[in-house]
Amino acid sequence: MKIAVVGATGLVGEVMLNVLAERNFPVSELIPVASERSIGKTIEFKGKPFTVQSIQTAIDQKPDIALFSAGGNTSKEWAPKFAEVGTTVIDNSSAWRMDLDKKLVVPEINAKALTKNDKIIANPNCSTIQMVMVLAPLHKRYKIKRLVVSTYQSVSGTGLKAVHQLDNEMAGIKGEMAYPYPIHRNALPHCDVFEENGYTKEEMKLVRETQKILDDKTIAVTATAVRIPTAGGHSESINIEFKSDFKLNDIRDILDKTEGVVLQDNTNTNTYPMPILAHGKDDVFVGRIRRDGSQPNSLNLWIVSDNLRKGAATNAVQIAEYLVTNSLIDD
Ligand code: A2P
Ligand code: 11C
Repeated sequence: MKIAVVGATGLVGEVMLNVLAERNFPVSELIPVASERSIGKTIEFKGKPFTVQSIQTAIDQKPDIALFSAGGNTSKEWAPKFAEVGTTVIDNSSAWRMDLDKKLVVPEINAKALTKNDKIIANPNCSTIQMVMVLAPLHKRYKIKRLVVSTYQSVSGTGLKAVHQLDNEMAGIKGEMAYPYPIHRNALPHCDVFEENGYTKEEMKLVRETQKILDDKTIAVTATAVRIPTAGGHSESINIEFKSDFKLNDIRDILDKTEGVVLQDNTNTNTYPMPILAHGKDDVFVGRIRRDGSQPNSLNLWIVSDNLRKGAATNAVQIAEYLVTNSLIDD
């Protein structure tokens, strides 16, 4: 496969390259792409140097697959141009996720819907991916009525500039700010921009993307997304109200058997998911599973995953693997 990685010099792009290499994805040719200012720079893939190219040069080479993580505007402008030359685009931005013609895919949940005609495939938001990985098998069994979500999100979700802001603040160095306030020793109830309804875009992604991936608009979702000074993973507290009752042991059993989900749930041994345990891993970790006695059929749990891996790069590469395995790429 001839693969273009658009945004190869960014945080997610770099992890995409690592994940492609680690999983031995069949890359016959690699085309790393970044903005004009990075053209000619060198990046490494499998120990070999590759020169960063312009996006137009990449299109001219008609790659089989383009993995995009270069922001929504780049995707909006350039993904259709790749699709026109026959490339299948897997886009990590929010540009196409809610487009009625585009599929929003978490392979473990809904890859089966993909066909050869899907030339632009949307990768969901990181905080949505880790949440639906846990919710999908529970929704299948008990039907979710309502979700109350609070997130605790890593600075790596914002990009390199935010990682530098935290590093600088910890070292006492003045530098460029990615956020309107310090993030070190702070918590910002503000991820992405505010919408007119008073929620942030990140909070509304949790509402809209969850309903689309689980293919159920009746699921009520309300969310508060908070940026905290962690570097390696997003955490989420989720309150779930089901339509039918459950046994806690059955919930544990279902999650224990779910591919890609790992149970870390033993209060006797202080075992629960944390960003420092999830960092660098592809799984979604779940724990603190307990009944919410304040209302019927309700449950609390805590989910952590590495937002750059399953939340972004790994999910995108898994979609690419699915396309290859199921012969959904044009010859
Ligand atoms: P560059 O490094 O040249 O700015 P992050 O989210 O970590 O900041 O990374 C964003 C990625 O998207 C970077 O690789 C960046 O390249 C790339 N990028 C930004 N704008 C464009 C563009 N117009 N065309 C191609 N790549 C872009
Ligand atoms: C964050 N979830 O942590 C965001 C990053 O829509 O793909 C990814 C934004 C997106 O800020």
